[in-house]
Amino acid sequence: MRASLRATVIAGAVAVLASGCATDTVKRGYMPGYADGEVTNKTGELTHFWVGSWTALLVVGVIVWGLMLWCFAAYRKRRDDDQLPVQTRYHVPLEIMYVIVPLAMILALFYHSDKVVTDVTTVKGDADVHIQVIGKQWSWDFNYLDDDVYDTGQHLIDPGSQTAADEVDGAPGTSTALPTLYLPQGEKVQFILDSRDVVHSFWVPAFLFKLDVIPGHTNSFEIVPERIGTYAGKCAELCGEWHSGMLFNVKVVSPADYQAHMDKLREAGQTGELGLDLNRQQHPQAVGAANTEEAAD
Ligand SMILES: [Cu+2]
Repeated sequence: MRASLRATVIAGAVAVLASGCATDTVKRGYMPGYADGEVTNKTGELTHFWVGSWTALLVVGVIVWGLMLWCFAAYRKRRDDDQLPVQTRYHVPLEIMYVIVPLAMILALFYHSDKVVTDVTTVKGDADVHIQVIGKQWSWDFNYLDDDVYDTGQHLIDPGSQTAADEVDGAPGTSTALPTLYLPQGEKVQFILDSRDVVHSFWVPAFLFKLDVIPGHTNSFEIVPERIGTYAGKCAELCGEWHSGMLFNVKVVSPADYQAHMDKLREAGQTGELGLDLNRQQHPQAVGAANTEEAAD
């Protein structure tokens, strides 16, 4: 009975591991991604960092839980046991180990985190394409600075109408009224993030990266989109009533298709930029002057 139970448990574990390891999803630690290529030049590194981190932490966890369970079993109170166990105090080598081992683990984790974060957030300023993204309650404007064209968006009227797959993949089910950000495959894109009103956060889950969009402060990051496809984007900072509808689509297309889209925007008359002067709290001085005039009348 016991042997057959053990055999069943082992067979089950092997089956789970064998089927799990085979799938790309598990290899990526359940991070969004695709078997046929990385979405940007940074997603591979970010996925590797994530999987490496949790694997290391799981190993530490298993060792700690194992030692705890072993202590519970080995040093449990026995029936004829009416003495206190040996009380160990001031065991200097053990106490030094308690300090050194966690410190080494934290330093290793810190080193790798810092390396990846620095690599992902460093802006070299040598991008091929520059796109200013403006967050506004509750949508996005995109200024394609090199082509001197813009696109503008409205929020999703019925948040929640998008399907679970849309959360990462964009396209099907999401409102066609959502703004779509076009990106050329294989070209380095610099994002320049600005806000007209409150703090938003520019998040494309498939990029495995998000960055705050702050009024009065410009944030920036660079990536090279590598995989042609449609992805979902959203605001990741609670920014008011329609925050959940502050969605957009991202289309990574070939450089030729990207140029075609730029031409389309130009033909539609969407030339120039939608600037920060469209701030809904504009010209405080002018408002002040008008008030003063009124008061004088
Ligand atoms: Cu927002």
